[in-house]
This record gives sequence, C-alpha cells and structure tokens, in this order.
Amino acid sequence: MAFTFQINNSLKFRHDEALLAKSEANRPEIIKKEVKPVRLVDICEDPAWLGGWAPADNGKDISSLAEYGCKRNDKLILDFGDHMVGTFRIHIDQTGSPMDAPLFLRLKFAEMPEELKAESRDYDGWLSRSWIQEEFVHLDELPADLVLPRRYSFRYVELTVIDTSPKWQAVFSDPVVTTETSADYSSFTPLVLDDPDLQKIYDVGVKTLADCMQDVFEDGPKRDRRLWLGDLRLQALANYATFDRTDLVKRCLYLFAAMTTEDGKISANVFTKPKNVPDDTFLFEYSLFFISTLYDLQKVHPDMDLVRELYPVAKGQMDITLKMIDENGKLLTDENYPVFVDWSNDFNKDTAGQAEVIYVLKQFIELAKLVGDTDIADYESSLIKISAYAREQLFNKERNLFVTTGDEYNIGSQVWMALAHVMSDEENKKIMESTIRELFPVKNIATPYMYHHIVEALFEAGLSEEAVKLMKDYWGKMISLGADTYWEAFDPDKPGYSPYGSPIVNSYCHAWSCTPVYLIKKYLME
Ligand code: RAM
Repeated sequence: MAFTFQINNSLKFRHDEALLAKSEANRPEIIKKEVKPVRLVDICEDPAWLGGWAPADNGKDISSLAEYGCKRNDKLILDFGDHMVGTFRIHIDQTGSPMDAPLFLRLKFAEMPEELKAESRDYDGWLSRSWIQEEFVHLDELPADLVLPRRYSFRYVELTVIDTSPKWQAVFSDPVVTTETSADYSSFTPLVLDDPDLQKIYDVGVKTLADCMQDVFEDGPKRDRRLWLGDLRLQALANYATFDRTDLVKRCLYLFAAMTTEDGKISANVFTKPKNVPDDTFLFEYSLFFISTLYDLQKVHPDMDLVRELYPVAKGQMDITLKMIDENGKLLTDENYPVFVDWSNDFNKDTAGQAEVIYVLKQFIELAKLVGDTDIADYESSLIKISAYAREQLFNKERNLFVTTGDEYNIGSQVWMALAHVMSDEENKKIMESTIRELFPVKNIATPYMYHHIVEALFEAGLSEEAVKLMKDYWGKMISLGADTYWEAFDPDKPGYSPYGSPIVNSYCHAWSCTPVYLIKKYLME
C-alpha cells in the first residue's frame, strides 16, 4: 500500500519527562542574520529550468526600489540570490494623492520560480493547501513596516498590489530577511575538491543541510517543517561530515525515545511546537532507523551513557519488528505499517524491507554487545534465520539478483541487500554489476532519498566510478534545472513529479537530499 495519511488517534503514547528534559537541554541556539535581496527579476519561460520558468533581470535597479510606485495588479519580484529560511519584513509607503483606500497586497514566497507561476486557487493535491507560502494583507495606514510573523523558505518574494486606488501608488523599501539556522558556519571548513562538478554538488548539499538545521533536524523548512526519523538518519550522517552538531542529533533521538507508543513502537515523525507530540503515523523502517541513528552516533562520537539510556527503546522497537518475521525468516509486511523505501509505488518493497531488517539488526546486535545484553544469542539467531531466508529464498542465482513477491526484480531490493551486506563483498559487487546491467538506467524512483541509497550501495560494492557518475547525473541535473538547494522529490524522467498531486507543495530544500556531502567525504576523501 502507498504511504498516505494514517489516522491512529486512539493510540496511547508515553511521554517520558526525563528524556524530554534531555532533549530540551540539547536544544541548539538559533543563529540569525539579516540578508537583503540582490536584484529585481521577472519570471520568464526557459525550458532549461524546472517547470520551464527561470528568473531574469527585469531591468529595474533594486537600489532604486523605493522609486517604483505600484498600482492595481503591479508586481515586483525580489530575488535574494540564494535559498533563505527566515522571517521577512519590508517598509511600505505611498505616493500620489492621499491614501483614500487601504492597500491590499499579496506576498508569495517561492523556493523555485515555477512556484510563482502556479496559482494557489488551482491547487488540488492531497496535502493541505495551507503549505503554499502566500499571504494576503490589508494595510489601512501607510507608511508602515510590514513584519510577517511566519518563517518562510524561499529565494524569491513576489509582491503583488491587488489594489490601491486610482489616486495613489504603494512604494516599497528595505526588504530584509532575518535568516534562521542552527548550523554554525563559523566553525565549519567546507571540503575543497578538485572536481568542479562535485564541488558544486557538495556546496549545494551543505546549504541544503544548513537550511534544514533548525531546533530539530527539519525534513524541509517549507514543508513539513518537522522531525522525521528516516530523514534524521541521513541528516545525522551528513551533519557528522560537516557542521557536526552532536547536540542536535541527541536532541532528536531523545524526542523519539521519549514518545513511543505504550508498547514501544517509534513514530515516523514528531512535532515539537507548540509542544512535543508524536505523530500517529508509522513507517516500517523509519521506526527501525532510530536504532541506526543511535548506532551511527556511537560510531562517530562514542557516548556509552547515551547508548545505555536509549538501548531499552531500541530493543523495544527491535522486538516489535521481529514479531513480523515468520518461522522461516521471512518478513511479513503489513500495509498499515508500510515499508517506505521511496515515494514511488511502482515497485514491490518486500525484499527491500527484509534487507532493512538485516541492516538494522546487525547494528542492534553491536549495541547489544556494548551494553552487555544477556539476550544477544536470540538476536544473533534471528539474524542468521532472516539472512538465510534472503540468501536461499529471495536470491535467484541464475539472474544473480534478489526477487520480490510477485517475481519482480527491482533496484530497491538489490540496493538494500547490498547495504545490508547479506552476501560477501565479492558477491555484492557482482549483484550490483548485474543491477547496472539489467536494471539501469534507474527508472521510476522519485526521491533523492532512494538515489542516496543506490549511490551508497554502489560505493559499498566497490563500484566508485558508477557511484560518482550517478551522483553527478542526478544531483547535477537538479543544479542544472536551477536548484539552490536539493529537492524532496525528483524523477529525472518526470521533472514535474510530485508525490502530492501538485508540485506547488513540494519542498525544494529537503534534507534527505543533502547526502552527497556525506558520500563525497566518506567514499572519496577518506
Ligand atoms: C514526506 C516528508 C518526509 C518523509 C516522508 C516519508 O512527507 O517530507 O521528508 O520522510 O515524506
């Protein structure tokens, strides 16, 4: 079943106040900076850009902004020159005859130019239209400083005067964004790479990560603006390779650990504003990735107190997962607890899910050894059984590929089996070679999240050249389509794809896509 809204509001959750207090103690400081727009633009047709729309200088000088009187239907588009996350203010005055009617103004904030071309009234996707970054404001008296209370994620701000009166015009000056992030650039030295294409891919990744680092690792600052576990796992890895804010990773782990269901199941995401609330949404491997995130943190910044403290939560989740394994070692997937893997629903995810259990169970056993759990033997025998099922029942020796229910051979299965190291290194390499031969070019994968796993599986299998090529083709393509930060969803064969039925609510700065910063450092620099 596809991932869509889940409503489980009769579920009871724990709120462990001691762990929540620790999450609070690790809340990072938000660093703010004022930034001004660099130019005024029009949005023009350009097939080279996403959606066919690009910014172009409109001939007006931003330093003379206050000289442009705007009347009914006039529009100005401010270009801040790069992706911004923050609050916005602008001074507005009037010129001409006395102000005999209020100013009625629309402000639109856009990460990509195509968002400015879409009209919100035409939106008919399945996510809330309230995510569209648009405000309608009446001002009865001018001059005024318009200070908008919300935080926006954008590069472009479009000001449309819906009406003044025939007697006067509105004039704008001093637009400023106060940016917000918990990424501290002052203590970060970016990598310098010989390859200019990789350098650009790396730099855009750093910006993407930084703009998603708020008082939790947000998935995207435009939407959903909250902490998702699958995203957190990748953000934490990218963070260790860059800004290295361990406190932020700990804060996020404490939040998930503090608010499981009463029987120990970990939510796919949590809300932290105005108070800490776990979402009643569950994704099979997102729950498991709590264990991976703890394991990865322990590898980079060992902290046995933290491991001991969070191990019971990890164990509770692992036990819930192992109940979904049958006596032969096969994962019995449950459509109410979907295996995610990617937003695309065009492929079967059973075998990828089986591999994800193996991937995480191996990490869990290492944590169990660290804390001296006496039940280790049980987990080790589960691992043997689940891995044997994969090797003996799901692997087709003739094709040298893993199969899913329904006799399907897809990239997701091979990639997750490679990441889980179910086979030997030598076999892994051959499987990924068969994948390239038989299943490439990649088709019908809709997210940088899944592309990350494909690239990482190639690296893990020792196929670095192919990994770099795919990274350049995919992330490089987003850059050539106008990305300042990487996107939540991108299928190069269908650039207009949205999981939600309309790209206006897509997030164009989405942390799960920032991972080239981690991949480049781990596989090309170390
Ligand atoms: C989207 C979110 C998030 C992701 C989920 C599965 O709704 O943006 O990033 O983890 O999908």
